[in-house]
Amino acid sequence: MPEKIELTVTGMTCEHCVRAVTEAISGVEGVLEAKVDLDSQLASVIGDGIDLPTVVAAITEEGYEATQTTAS
Ligand SMILES: [Cu+2]
Repeated sequence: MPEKIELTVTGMTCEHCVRAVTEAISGVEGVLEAKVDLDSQLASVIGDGIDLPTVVAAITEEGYEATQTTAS
């Protein structure tokens, strides 16, 4: 069953940041879809067996802060 994780990502200022974060999340194993919204600073991640700390680390490596807001 695919699961959905939502994260708050802070530090993004433009579409370039959004793309960097989206690509970072997309590169994590198990991620099927990543949607990042600049205005709300929310990242929605859909995937199978996603390791949350790996997602957070991928975002942090790009220079942004990520915290989980919801999980299902
Ligand atoms: Cu930017």
